[in-house]
Amino acid sequence: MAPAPLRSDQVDHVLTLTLDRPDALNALDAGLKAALLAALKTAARDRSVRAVVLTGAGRAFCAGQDLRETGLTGAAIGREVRERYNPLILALARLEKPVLAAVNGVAAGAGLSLALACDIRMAADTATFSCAFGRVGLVPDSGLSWFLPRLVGLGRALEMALTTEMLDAATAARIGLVGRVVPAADLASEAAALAGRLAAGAPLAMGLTKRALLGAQSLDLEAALEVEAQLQTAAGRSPDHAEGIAAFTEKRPARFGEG
Ligand code: T3D
Repeated sequence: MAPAPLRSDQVDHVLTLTLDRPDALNALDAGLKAALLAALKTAARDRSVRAVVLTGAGRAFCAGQDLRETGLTGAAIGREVRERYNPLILALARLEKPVLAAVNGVAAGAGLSLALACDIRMAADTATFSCAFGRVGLVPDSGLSWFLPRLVGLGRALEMALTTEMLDAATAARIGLVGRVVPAADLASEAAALAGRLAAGAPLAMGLTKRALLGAQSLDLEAALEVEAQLQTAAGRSPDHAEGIAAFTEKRPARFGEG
């Protein structure tokens, strides 16, 4: 039996999903894409999961599409993007729980897109980043054209996409591609610690916060203000808001997600 291409490990409220095809630098073949989508759908339904970490096994985060997978040419590539990659990116962006990419090594092509679709990126100081699509005569996909300019600005995004140059972690942090860089040996523990803090947050507010910020990218100011008012109405009614106020008044840490 072929080994599972994705590992799922849950500790308390933190689910860690590990892309696990290290011999192919965790390249995305049909099996890995299907397993990742299924895991994200399960995580969306599972109330015990309150934060997700996405990382890679071995020396890579993800080298993008598995270039050895046969049959992916012409119209089949467009189909693959629509039917397999786009649902994955939407599942990450629409998951109403914080998702942390722990980028442990190279993130290239659609592997970079996966990291960009996560909410927070923490990188090992040895990680590298490339919009590798152009190297194989393809264009950025899997949400890269949407996320990358929003993170680093249009000029940097065009530079990365057109040159396909490999950036190191320090450069990625300087231009805003990743939020945090940590020593490689500490990545797993630092990611677990940050994910633990995220998982201790108010679950409804976390999900609505994500919805507000991503949704506002395609709204004008007036519409965004109205969405904020609607989401705040929902958050304001939640037991977590009452708990947050009680904890503040009683000068104690809040215990969210118990109501
Ligand atoms: O097609 C569609 O469906 C459309 C969607 C496209 C989305 C995309 O992601 S297009 C971009 C695809 N990705 C790439 O072009 C990156 C290809 N890989 C590389 O350029 C290099 O491997 C890296 C720069 C990422 C790392 O280089 P290096 O020197 O550290 O490692 P390596 O020796 O090249 O690779 C190690 C092994 O991983 C090697 O296997 P081997 O020879 O030891 O058996 C290599 O073939 C394999 N590998 C690396 N990337 C992929 C891969 N195998 C399959 N697919 C890969 N993408």
